[in-house]
Amino acid sequence: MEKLLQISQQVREAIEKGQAVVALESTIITHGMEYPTNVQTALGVEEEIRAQGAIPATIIITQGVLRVGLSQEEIEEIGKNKHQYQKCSRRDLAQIIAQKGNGSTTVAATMMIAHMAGIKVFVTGGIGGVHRGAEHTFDISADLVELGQPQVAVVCAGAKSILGIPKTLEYLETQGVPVVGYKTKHFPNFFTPDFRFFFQEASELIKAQFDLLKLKNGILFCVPIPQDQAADGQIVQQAIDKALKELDEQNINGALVTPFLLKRVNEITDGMSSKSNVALIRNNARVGAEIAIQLLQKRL
Ligand code: PSU
Ligand code: MN
Repeated sequence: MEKLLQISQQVREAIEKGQAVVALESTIITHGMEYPTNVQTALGVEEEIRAQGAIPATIIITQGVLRVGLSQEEIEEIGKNKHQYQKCSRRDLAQIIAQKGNGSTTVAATMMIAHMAGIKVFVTGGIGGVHRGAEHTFDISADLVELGQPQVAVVCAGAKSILGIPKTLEYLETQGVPVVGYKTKHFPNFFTPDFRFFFQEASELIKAQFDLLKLKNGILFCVPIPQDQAADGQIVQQAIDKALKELDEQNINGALVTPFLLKRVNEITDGMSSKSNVALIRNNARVGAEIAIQLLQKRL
């Protein structure tokens, strides 16, 4: 196991000392953003977590080794050479390890590896979900299935409206995943927040789910993007409609769908969606670190 899973010294020491650790994914670096925004964002997110007093642990696979915790230089290298990384979800892990390949981890794969390392809180931008035409394509992200599995709390800004939000919520219900708004009663789908949720004090909910009920599945915390950073909903919605049309015309499917949509929406909005994306993930990082710290204090 030791050879397969490599935890950086800083993260290992933090876990041993009972310090708060926050896991981060890497597909957002390799497939969610362009260079150098990807590197700046990944480093900025780590900084936010450190500033709150927690330790960030970015997760990736290099030469078939599951890595937890990266140095600044490593993040820069990865961001620059993003094309050398294969997007890896649960399905792809065995193959990338067998080939000793390089893989970036989606929300699903990051949850799995964080759980192996004993990390309970994981921050990302947006989760994968049920795609709008799923009744025809069956395209449902493995992120949603994974959320029904390990005991990890995922902090995100909801799901992007490139997805079918009502379908995504139905699927999460089927998987038994508590979905709660953090300081909001709405499900933030980045642009048009009109689904209602109850705000719940994070550490109390985590304690009830993992410690009292001992339920073996994840929790989803949804943090709305700060109002002043939100993109213009109508412009983004039009861009999404256009990108979805192109997706259909170009017959793109499988793992390529989400990266294609993110890229096209960003291009069509002239970088507006990427700007919001950066702002919201940094905000999520602050909240995630807060939750991780609160959780440790409650358990003492
Ligand atoms: N949504 C975003 N940004 C992202 C992703 C989703 O707003 O970078 C990435 C995440 O890594 C997520 C993955 O886990 O896409 C989902 O891909 P798929 O739909 O193929 O499961
Ligand atoms: Mn998919």
